Amino acid sequence: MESNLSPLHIMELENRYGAHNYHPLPVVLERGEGVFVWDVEGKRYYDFLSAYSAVNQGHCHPKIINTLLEQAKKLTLTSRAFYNDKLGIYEEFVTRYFGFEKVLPMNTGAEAVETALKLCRKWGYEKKGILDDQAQIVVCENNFHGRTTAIVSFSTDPDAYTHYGPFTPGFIKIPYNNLPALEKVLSENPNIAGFLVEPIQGEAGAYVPDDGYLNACYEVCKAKNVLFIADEVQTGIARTGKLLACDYENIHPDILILGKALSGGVYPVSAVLSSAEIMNCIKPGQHGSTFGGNPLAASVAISALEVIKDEHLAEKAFQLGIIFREELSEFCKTSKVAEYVRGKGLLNALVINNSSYKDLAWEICLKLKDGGLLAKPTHTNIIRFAPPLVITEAQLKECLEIIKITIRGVE
Ligand code: IF1
Repeated sequence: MESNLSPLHIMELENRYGAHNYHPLPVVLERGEGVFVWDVEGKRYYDFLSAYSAVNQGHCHPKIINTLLEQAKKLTLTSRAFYNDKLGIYEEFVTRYFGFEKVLPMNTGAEAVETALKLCRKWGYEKKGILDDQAQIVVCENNFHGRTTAIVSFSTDPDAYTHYGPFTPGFIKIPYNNLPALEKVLSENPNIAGFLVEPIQGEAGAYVPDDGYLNACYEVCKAKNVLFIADEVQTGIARTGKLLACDYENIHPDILILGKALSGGVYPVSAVLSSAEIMNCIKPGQHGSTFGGNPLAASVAISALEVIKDEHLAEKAFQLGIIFREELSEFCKTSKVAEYVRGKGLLNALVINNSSYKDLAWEICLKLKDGGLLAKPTHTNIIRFAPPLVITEAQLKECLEIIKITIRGVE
């Protein structure tokens, strides 16, 4: 269906016929390649959202797209009622790649988080010996793990949970980046099966915990026989300058949750990785998904992960992230509206002083768009900057100029 509609008309269609669960930036995209996207009028933009870190490998990566097309012509979906010739190969590949014994394939991030929560509870009852229906999972304030009813039950963001109750019990919220809070809850409560944590809080605006926090949490969990569950849906797959953000502290989570860039953004692919001892708690018929583990997803994920290694994207994100934060930090010293920059690798956020004008970050994003760079605010005053990891140093420097000139323009 070739459309010759104006951008205004296309936006109006979404506005009229779609649910209003998003507030998009007014740009209508029709094509992507690497670090760039183009709107319907042919204007080119640097994509500094990367579909919330799903297109780490860049838009429409030729190797991944080729795999998608070749596999789509052969076999797309069989369900797990039968074997398919790609799943086992992918399962061996992905477990070796990340150093785990077993994987459970799902589709979206939220589904993988749900899977991890169910797996953790089952382990709690069947291995740890928690009495029926008593298991608790500890989570952090300002978390983001997805949109299902169970997951929003432990969100602390009113937008995420208001009027979606009654909520699922069994979750204990503690402050993030606060080791004593974790020590206290684990020593007071013997029914805790797991601790679910984002190594860097994405939705909270690339909020990086203190050095050593994750490692110390991991040790506390070990001492109390509590599973350490890392949600690396957003931080994983090279985004933060290592293959996993947990690699910065040399932690091997008991349960690892991946999504987004596991497919390079061409198809929903998520995964839960764990040991055989934990994973074997789930038996045939006790969990599943029509699409999870399909041959299209399996093939695409192998290619997407190969691209990460072939193109050294973790190392690139590490190096370029340092340049990005150094330059922007320097800029913040002389800026009236740019307060500070934080993040790791190419998952960064700029905090805007919006005390005199509440919507300043949104205004800046509109001006960035005019300047040819797409980014979106979070929590009204934070702008997340997360380009595809295939961006070159020269391109990143050009983008830094766009960002600085744009912010100077609103001061
Ligand atoms: C939306 C944020 C990003 C995630 C972590 C699980 C999921 C996500 C750590 C669920 C999803 C997305 C979803 C997107 C906005 C978003 C987001 F702004 F909310 F924080 F990326 F920065 N764990 N994050 O970040 O994965 O089910 O969506 O595949 O609009 O909800 P999903």
